[in-house]
Amino acid sequence: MTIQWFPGHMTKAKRTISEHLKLVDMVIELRDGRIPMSSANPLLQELIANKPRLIVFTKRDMADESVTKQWIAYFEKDGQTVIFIDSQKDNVKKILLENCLKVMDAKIQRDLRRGIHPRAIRAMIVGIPNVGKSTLINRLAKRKVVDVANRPGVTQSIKWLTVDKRLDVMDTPGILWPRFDDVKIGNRLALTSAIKEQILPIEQVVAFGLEYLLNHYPKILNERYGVSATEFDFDATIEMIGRKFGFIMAENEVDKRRTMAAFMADLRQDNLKSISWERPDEYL
Ligand SMILES: Nc1nc2c(ncn2[C@@H]2O[C@H](COP(=O)(O)OP(=O)(O)OP(=O)(O)O)[C@@H](O)[C@H]2O)c(=O)[nH]1
Ligand SMILES: [Mg+2]
Repeated sequence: MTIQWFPGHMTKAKRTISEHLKLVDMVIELRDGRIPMSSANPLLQELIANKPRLIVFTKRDMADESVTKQWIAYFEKDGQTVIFIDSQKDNVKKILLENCLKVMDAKIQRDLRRGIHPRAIRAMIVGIPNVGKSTLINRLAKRKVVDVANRPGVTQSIKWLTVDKRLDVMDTPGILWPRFDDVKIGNRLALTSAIKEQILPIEQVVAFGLEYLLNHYPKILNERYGVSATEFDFDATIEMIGRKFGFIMAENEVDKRRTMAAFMADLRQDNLKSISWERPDEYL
């Protein structure tokens, strides 16, 4: 099944980002630390052309620490610098400054050799919906500069946020569309609230989520929902969860819709804790 963003929205976002990119030296790409690959934008590389990029994985505190370690090893094998952050608690200013200086080091050294005093690095933050762009910008500013539901417009004037004398960040984050032509990717985006629940069939998303939990986090599945099984059976699992939560309709039938909605709400509210929805072994 192929599902696409409303094409007009996609074209506009692409154009806005291209316009804004002309004004920056580098791009800070945010991805969700729970789904490091699925939260990437497939066209970003093409859009940023030769601009240096720093990839920062957010929501480290919501991910599974042991899986995050595997991801770090996976990316470091490729020689990539990987940073997993908790935007709400970490010293994001220091982390970003250090890493942006590292990414731009070759240019800074070249300028110095030519006797050019380097000006502040200009960076733009981009990422798929809900990845934490606004949160990060507001933390860098130590105040609220952008709304959580901010949307960039082409005519909007660009303001800069001075993070340090060596780093300026565009205060308008670039929203990228994720890719969800692949069912697995779409499911992961829905489970982590990057796309609205209504975009994909809820049975598909919930079944994927519950089966994944059974395979990788059976203890959580059992503790939270009273589900214990060795093999995944969607109907039986929903039945168990619905009974546990008391979602019963007439004739003692489980209310499936309500049960599925409760599962999705649990994920949105981070009630299950420390779950990574994607693992590097799939990409080896
Ligand atoms: N636990 C945790 N929550 C985070 C982190 N970063 C962002 N969030 C939460 O994720 C949600 C989305 O954050 P936003 O900053 O609004 O995301 P955004 O990328 O600006 O989203 P759009 O503007 O919709 O594209 C909010 O509830 C944030 O509080 C993080 O590192 N850890
Ligand atoms: Mg935002």
